[in-house]
Amino acid sequence: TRKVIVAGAQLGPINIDTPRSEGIRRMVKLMDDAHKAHAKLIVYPEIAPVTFFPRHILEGEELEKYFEREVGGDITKSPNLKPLFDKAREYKMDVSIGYAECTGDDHVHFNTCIYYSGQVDKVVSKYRKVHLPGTFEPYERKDATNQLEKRYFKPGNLGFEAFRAPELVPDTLTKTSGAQPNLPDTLGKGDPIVGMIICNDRRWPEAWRVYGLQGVELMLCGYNTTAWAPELLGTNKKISTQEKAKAEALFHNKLSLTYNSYANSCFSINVAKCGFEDGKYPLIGGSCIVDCDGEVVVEASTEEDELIVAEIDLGMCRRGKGKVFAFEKHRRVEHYGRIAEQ
Ligand code: CDT
Repeated sequence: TRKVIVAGAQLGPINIDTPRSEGIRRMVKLMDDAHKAHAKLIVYPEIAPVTFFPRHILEGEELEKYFEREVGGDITKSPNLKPLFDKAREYKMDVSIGYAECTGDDHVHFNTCIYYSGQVDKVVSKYRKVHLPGTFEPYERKDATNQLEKRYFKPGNLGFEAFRAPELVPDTLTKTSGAQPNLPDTLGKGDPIVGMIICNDRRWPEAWRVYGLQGVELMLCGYNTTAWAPELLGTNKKISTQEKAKAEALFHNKLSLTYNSYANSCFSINVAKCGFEDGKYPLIGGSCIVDCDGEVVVEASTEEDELIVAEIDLGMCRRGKGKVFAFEKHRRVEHYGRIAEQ
């Protein structure tokens, strides 16, 4: 069997004046709930413990305070995040956390998430967001909502590397931990093959397909998606109201998650930070777990802190990977060259 109970920890608004410790306390509370629900994995949103600061113009200390730093090369010892890793270790739960990363030696900023296994007490993988949306310079209109990710982060430099999550599924058919993901020989065998993307990445089929080609069975995605940003998103509607824009943003979110889960025969756990941050910047919710047939298994019903939980069977991925999306049988790579050109 490849069944496992997994959870997504949707977070409601975290304001600019919310202390970091308060954000972390709310995240630990959701982990407590996940433990009670027997979850083996919990996924948190992008830049989870703080407000979505790239909407603000910041510099110096005002900017630096949002970033997390490893201690002795170890993120689990970072003072801000440590309570989460300690709890995950206690619960033997795996955890994926999004955070703003400042690297040790050269102080480079990335929009990052990591996968920590509470079962084996190890950081198994790190991913740095590749697709950074928005602008470098703020919009001229003073009341526009900015998305200054190109200003504050470098594009991720770790690629889209799938990894195996040690012991995440209790009884695997053949233990192949440590083996490189490799289809079709290891299809549905060994520890689950996991990928991580961050927010805007989910709109790009290329990101999913690079993971799909490594046999990904479970994709993890945290996001902060603004519900109203006409400068950033544009519109095709004659009259665009906040209500219509939000409905469209939720539609595009689900469209991206369901189609790409289907086309790569993988489950996905997709987790929002949502609601009105600082009372005036709306972020969409819509956290959901999607199965490998593209169907939503469970979806958040609020725009507050909310745990979504599902038992998923990764064995179901064999269907798509062996039939419609058996890449080795059906892909025609001789026609795909332009995908990787400028
Ligand atoms: N955080 C993040 O990447 N947000 C973007 C905003 C919209 S740009 C189309 C997103 O893709 O959700």
